[in-house]
Amino acid sequence: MDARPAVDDAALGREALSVLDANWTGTATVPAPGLYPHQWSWDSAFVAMGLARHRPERSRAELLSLLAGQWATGMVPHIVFHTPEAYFPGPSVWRSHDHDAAPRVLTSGLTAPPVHGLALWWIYRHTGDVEFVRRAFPSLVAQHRYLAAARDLGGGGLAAIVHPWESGMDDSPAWDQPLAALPEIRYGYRNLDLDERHPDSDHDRYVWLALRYRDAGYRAEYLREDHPFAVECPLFNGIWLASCQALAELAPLVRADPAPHAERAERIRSGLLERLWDGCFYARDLRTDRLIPVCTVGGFGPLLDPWLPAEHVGALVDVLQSARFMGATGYPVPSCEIRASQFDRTRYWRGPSWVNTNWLLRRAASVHGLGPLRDQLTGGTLRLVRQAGFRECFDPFDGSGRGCRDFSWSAALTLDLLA
Ligand code: 9WN
Repeated sequence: MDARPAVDDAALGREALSVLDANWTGTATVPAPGLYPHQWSWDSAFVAMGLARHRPERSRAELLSLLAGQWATGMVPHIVFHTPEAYFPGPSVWRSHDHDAAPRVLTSGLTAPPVHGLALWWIYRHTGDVEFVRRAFPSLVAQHRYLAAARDLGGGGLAAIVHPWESGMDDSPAWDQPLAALPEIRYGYRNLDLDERHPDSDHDRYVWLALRYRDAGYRAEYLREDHPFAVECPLFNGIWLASCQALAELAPLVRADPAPHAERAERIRSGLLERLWDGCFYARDLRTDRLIPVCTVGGFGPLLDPWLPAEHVGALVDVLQSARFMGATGYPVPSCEIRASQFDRTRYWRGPSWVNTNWLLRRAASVHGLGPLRDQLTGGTLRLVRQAGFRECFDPFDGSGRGCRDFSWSAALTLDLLA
């Protein structure tokens, strides 16, 4: 356990800002030095939210530099490559430059959880900058239009992810079954430092899936008809719903009609309840049309919806606080339920606790007026970073840090937790 000398709130806040300053490239904030040398989509949204109070100018620049990578289809890519820094899979794998809809800046061909509408709302709330809302709003409308048009592969109002990387929780046990149904792939190369995260066969399948999608020209029709991985994820859709509500609230500021955004949020809510609920929210594998029977932190994503029916809120909070999740660990919130056979306290999204999902659940507790739960999530998350630093993730039992150090969203969201 990497205990550090005690730090007070002011010192912790200064440390967080200095991590973020060091990770700022002049164009965007990298998730962490070395391992992640480019701009990642949902990382940037969390950074923008964390910086909104402290560095408003940079918070706006962060979101705009990500949106510079948006495709003409409306798709916001999961990585934007502003620099030639080596990373695998880099631009030569994605070949965005060969695609008519791609922007000039090089990007990946996948998307990520659409937390950007919430980020825009957050920035507005802390800066009151209507001009900025006017500038970014149309891009987010286009992003949502893309998700509705190209990703509702199940026809029930939800967006499907077509690759584990699109979930942001790449090695989550929720993707084990759909990945196991893919052919065995052996490319024979390794992703440098990431071996601990992804056993070779998983990583090769990730690359194989990405190449199939690329070779199909990133076409929506291919995803609908042929792509072998299509899953409705409750976290991705819970986040999308929150962003739709954010756009509905922002719309009057830019003289836009809030109704389409509010209606989309309602449709997502119905989709979540009808398609993913079975006592808890589970991911649905669209290729088998079955729920994937493992409960992960992603299953709490729909709690971000203030209009989720009270009985569902109550049931979810019970699970969250039970010995399946927070009730058994000293820290919030393990990324997979502890009793699952796939749970592993040491491996990324298979057990460890993450600052961003803790922060999202704290936001959910706020929207439902659950003060004690909110305080528990705030205090427990601050305890993690105070003790172990701004690590990528944390052992949920003893709080020790895992993954890389100086991780941007851990620093950025700490700033918000301290506010
Ligand atoms: C793949 C950058 C990203 C995060 C994801 C996290 C991890 C990448 C990886 O790092 O994913 O995109 O190499 O495993 O799982 O949430 O956005 O921080």
